[in-house]
Order: sequence, then structure tokens, then C-alpha cells
Amino acid sequence: MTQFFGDIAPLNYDPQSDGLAFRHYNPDAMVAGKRMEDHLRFAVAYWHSFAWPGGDPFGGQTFARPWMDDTMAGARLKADVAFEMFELLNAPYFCFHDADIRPEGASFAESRRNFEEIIDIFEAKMATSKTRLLWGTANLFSNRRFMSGAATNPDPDIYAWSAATVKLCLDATHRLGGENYVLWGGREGYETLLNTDLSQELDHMGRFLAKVVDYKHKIGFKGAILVEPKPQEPTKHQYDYDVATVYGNLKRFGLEGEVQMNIEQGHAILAGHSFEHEIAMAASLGIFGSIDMNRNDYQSGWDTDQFPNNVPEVALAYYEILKAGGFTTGGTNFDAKLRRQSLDPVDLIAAHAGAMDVCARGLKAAAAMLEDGSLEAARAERYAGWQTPAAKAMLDADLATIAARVEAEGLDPQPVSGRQEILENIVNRFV
Ligand code: XLS
Ligand code: NI
Ligand code: NI
Repeated sequence: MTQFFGDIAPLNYDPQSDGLAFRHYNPDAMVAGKRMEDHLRFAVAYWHSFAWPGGDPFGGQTFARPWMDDTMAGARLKADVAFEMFELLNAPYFCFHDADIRPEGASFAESRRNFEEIIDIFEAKMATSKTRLLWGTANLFSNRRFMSGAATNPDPDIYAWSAATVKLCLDATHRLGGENYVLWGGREGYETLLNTDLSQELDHMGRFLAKVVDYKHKIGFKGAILVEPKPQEPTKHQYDYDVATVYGNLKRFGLEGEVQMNIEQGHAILAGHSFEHEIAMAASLGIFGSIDMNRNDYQSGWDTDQFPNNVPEVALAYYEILKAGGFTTGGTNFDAKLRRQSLDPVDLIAAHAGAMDVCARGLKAAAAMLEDGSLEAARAERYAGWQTPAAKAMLDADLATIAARVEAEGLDPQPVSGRQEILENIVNRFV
């Protein structure tokens, strides 16, 4: 075991603590008939926590981590420190990209060997750790070869490289018992139509995804394949804009029964939606899978990936998740990074502990709102008119029949209050 975190002790549930502890996250506490840990299914994101150096557009690395040297020795140390942190946090899951865990080699084969050596280390560590793999994924966006996309790249060799990379990462995810495999579109989009064949790129992207699904079945991977929507950034126009757009793409390739959504708070905000809207949309379309929990800055217009700290927002997200029946293979992945001035190991622990507490409070509030039932009762009341046989019959009637009824019955519908403020006041009692 490494000692990166010095004398920081494993965190416990201790509501009275004035130090590092969980004040709200109590893994064994029962919420709506299930242990809190089993509801939330927290995952630590390897990339932001251990691979991100703290840069921004105006300055480079701020985090002086001893493993950030692009060597295999550094990658092994990073794996040790990661599992040390998982243990301190009692984390049930983690997530990774290939590029987070290994240095890039001089060839595909060397990168693959580097990767597989670290996967061996993960496998050995997971044999004695409680931490399991929520999902694996491939980084098909950082290296300059992916500057024009991966599956949508105009260069067929990059398409091939991407396919080989996804195969490698899916194999590793399967081997580690991962519960999902994620595809975030990275640079699958474009900057200008002047150099882009949009139809061809969309076609390639859809067929690529179909190959991934096909390969999953071939190797017997039982986890879910998840797509993570994002509207822009890095490219100006990302093809997987939001849940509804991805659903349209899935339908086109007959994949709507095979692929679910990994929904990220910050991406929902960039798309001009709320997090809960995206979750509810996915649930309604039958494609809800998992979440990347973070918080975007509402002024910056950039995917700032901050740790969540807004309980009312988080509560509304878990409210929709609970209404959808909760997670099955999915979970709450912290796709969140420290601010670049938060240099110390303790900052990483405090960020996760605080975020887990915020989520626990949100979950408890969501469960209490559901149990209270006022919101659902008000919604049912609002749609009560549709319970009458005449209203139900209208759904199958043609326009002319409906029009005739409007005059025959002398309909005179009156507007009814939507009661938004009253409903918001109800939410406010719980958060
Ligand atoms: C980037 C994405 C990325 C995915 C995994 O914006 O959120 O981190 O979650 O590739
Ligand atoms: Ni994400
Ligand atoms: Ni993101």
C-alpha cells in the first residue's frame, strides 16, 4: 500500500464529526426499502482524480503528483494510489478510460501491452478490494490522431484504430466484471460543414455502435452498453447532442433495445436542459442507464465538471431516478474534478466525501418526496380528465370525429392553474 494520503483514516459515517467523515452518506441506512449504498452505487472517475494535471486554457499542470511522468512505473504507482483512495472512501465502484491508466506506447501494440499490464494489476487488486468496476471506456479524443473524430474520422485507418481500441477496452471491462461499457462521443461531431460529409459521418457512427453491440454479444458481456450525450465541446456540433437526439440515432440503426444512456449533469446544462429533464426523457424512452454526477458552472458555458454541491438539484435528479425504478446496472459516477488550486491529497478526499454527502441528502429528500406523495398526487390530478372513457376513446378517434364532438357537446374548456409555485414550495419542504 502507498501512503499518498498520509495519515488520513478511512472515512466513516459520523454526523457529529468536524473532520473528514460522511455526515449524510450512511451505506447501510435503509432508504425506500434499499441500502443507501445500493441505491447510489458511487463510482470514482480515474481520469479526473488521478490523470488530470490541473491545466486550463491559460496554464498547465498545477498538480505535482508523483505518478505524472508518462512511465509504466508512474502508471503502477497511480493504480496503487487509486485503490488506496477507493479504500479510504469505501467506494463501491470506479470507472476508467484506457488513456488514464497507461502511458501511450510507440505503437498500438505497445500501448495495448501497457494497458493490459495495468489491467492485470487492477484484477489482482480487485480480488481483495470491495471496489468493483462500474464501467470502462476508451479515450478516443485526447491524442492528436483523433482530432477529426474516431468512428466519424474521414481517415479509415483512424476508424480502424478506434475499433481496435474499443475492442481492447470492452475486453478489459468484461474481464474485470464491469457492469457497463460507456461510449462518449469525444470528437464525434464537426467544426465546419465546409469540410464535413455529415451524412457519411452519421452513417459510420451508427454502424460503429452496431459493431460494439455485436461484439458485446459475441464475447458474452452481460453489462449494458451506454452512450453519453453531449451537445458541443470539444466539437462545435456533437452528433450525440442530448438524450432525444441519441434516441433518434439509435432508432435509425435499430439499437434502441440494446443501448442505454449515461447522462451527465454538466452535459444536460450545456444542451440547455436540466439534469432531471434528461433523466426523465431517457426513462420515458426506456433507455435510462447511469449518471455522471457533476455540476457545471452556470456562467462559464464550459464543461467545468465540478463536484456536485447543490442538494435541491441533486434531489430532483434522484427523484426521477427513483420514479424510474432506480439503477439496475448503472450508478452515480463522479465525473468531477478538483479546482486547479486544490493541490493537496486531502482536497481529493474532501471533494468526494462532500459530493457523496450531497448525493445522500438528495436521495433522502427524493425518497421522502415520493413517500409523501403530494407531488405525484398533484400530477395525477392534473391529468385526471384523461381517465374518463370519452377522453381515452378520443386517442383512437380521427380528427373529424373529434371535431364533431367539440361542437355537438358545446365544449367550453377553461384554463386551470399549473400550480408551479405550490409544487416548488412542496419540494422546498424536503430539501
Ligand atoms: C467528457 C465526458 C467524459 C466521459 C467519459 O465530457 O464527460 O468524461 O464521461 O469519456
Ligand atoms: Ni462524463
Ligand atoms: Ni463531461
